[in-house]
Amino acid sequence: MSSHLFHSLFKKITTYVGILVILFWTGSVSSQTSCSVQSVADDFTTNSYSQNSGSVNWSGNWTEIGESDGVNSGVARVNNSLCSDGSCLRLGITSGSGAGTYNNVGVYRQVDLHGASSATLSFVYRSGVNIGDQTVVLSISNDGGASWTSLRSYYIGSTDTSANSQSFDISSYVADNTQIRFLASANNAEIGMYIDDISISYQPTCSATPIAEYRFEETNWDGTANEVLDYSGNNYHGRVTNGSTPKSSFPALTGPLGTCGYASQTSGSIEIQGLPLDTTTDGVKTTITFWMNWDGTSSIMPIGWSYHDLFLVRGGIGFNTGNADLYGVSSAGLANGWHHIAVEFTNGSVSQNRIHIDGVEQVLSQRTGSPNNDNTYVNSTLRIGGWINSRSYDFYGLIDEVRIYDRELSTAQIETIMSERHPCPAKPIAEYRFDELLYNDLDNTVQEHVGGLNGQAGFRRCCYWQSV
Ligand SMILES: [Ca+2]
Ligand SMILES: [Ca+2]
Ligand SMILES: [Ca+2]
Repeated sequence: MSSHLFHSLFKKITTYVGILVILFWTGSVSSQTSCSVQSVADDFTTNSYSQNSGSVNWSGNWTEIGESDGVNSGVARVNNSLCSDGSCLRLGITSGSGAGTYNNVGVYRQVDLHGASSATLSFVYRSGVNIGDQTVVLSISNDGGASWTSLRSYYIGSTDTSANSQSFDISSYVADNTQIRFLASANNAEIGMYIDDISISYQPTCSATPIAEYRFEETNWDGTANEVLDYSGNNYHGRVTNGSTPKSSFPALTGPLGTCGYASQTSGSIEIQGLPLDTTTDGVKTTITFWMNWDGTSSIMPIGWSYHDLFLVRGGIGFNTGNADLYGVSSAGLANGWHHIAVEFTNGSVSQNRIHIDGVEQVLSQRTGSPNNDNTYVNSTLRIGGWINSRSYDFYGLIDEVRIYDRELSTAQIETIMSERHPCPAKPIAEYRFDELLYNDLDNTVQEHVGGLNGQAGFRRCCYWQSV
């Protein structure tokens, strides 16, 4: 029979051990949370305990403590004297109502700060005294009011109509039922503490979602379009442009749940095209995270755009703009071992770029030359292990788990990315592709691509022809 027929009949028979487990990529399972600072606020536009003036609402209304006569009566009320604008929260006894004596009368309000990484309480206050003096204690609870911590005690003993700004870091009281409370106490006083523009601003915890993710766990690459798969679900697949082979025997994070296969590069590069990045706006940041096991070869680029790139040269790792320049840090200790790298490219300014190595932000300096900031822009095409500009800087070593983010990442987010593992794909014990052009009856003529269990072609000319 002809080797061509043999080839087409039995192309790519693959033998698996046990049950073949097919892993389906399900795309991003968690939606992207807004990373911008949020606020829960009350500027007391009108006389009400139920107003919201922030980006997120309070969990309920202001609730009175020590009285229950509502927003227009008593020690705790909202009215429109001595406010920044509109109305404000007033604690005290109004002039003409007769001097009052009270102990721990006030209001509290609850806010859901669940998951916030930091939070700040701010407000302004003014003071008006007709008779006597007053103490107002501001407290906070992180357990729905079961226990309280005093943030500050205000002694109101004289009139002060200027706006006194207050700010408290309440990050350690972040909870889904955080409460703030004002309690006033006085003897024979006609007096007021006027509180306005209460705001709790907080930083939500953001789960950054990559716009593209490359695990390098395909079985074979040969330069075909879309052969290097994007696991983000966004289909920004790439292809090998030079010297890159998928390997799996020495991953960054070992085990069946790890980083699994990787790209082994010898003067290697992989190109991704059509990335939806902002390539023109100054200040916009793009972050690439990856595992790198560099073999120590100098003057190579693990990550490269048209001109802006990450360069390993002259004992340093850092940013290059095609201007014989390097803004970075020493590369001592990086060669011949896996390290997690996060590089942040800032459009228009090299000095605003950042590098994390193994989760630690590096202190960068201009090691060589000076940057050409006209070149400091990302592009829709990226080379993993190389530069768009030139093949002369293709990478030598191993690269894995490349992710592209259209934003900056916090150190905490980078640490999380660095610790992530996934199930490794099921591996065949032997794979015969029958891609050989010609078979003879010698040993090893049929190539095996996993463990080297090469086969021998057998020719049964009589039976084949008889059957046709
Ligand atoms: Ca009241
Ligand atoms: Ca107001
Ligand atoms: Ca991998």
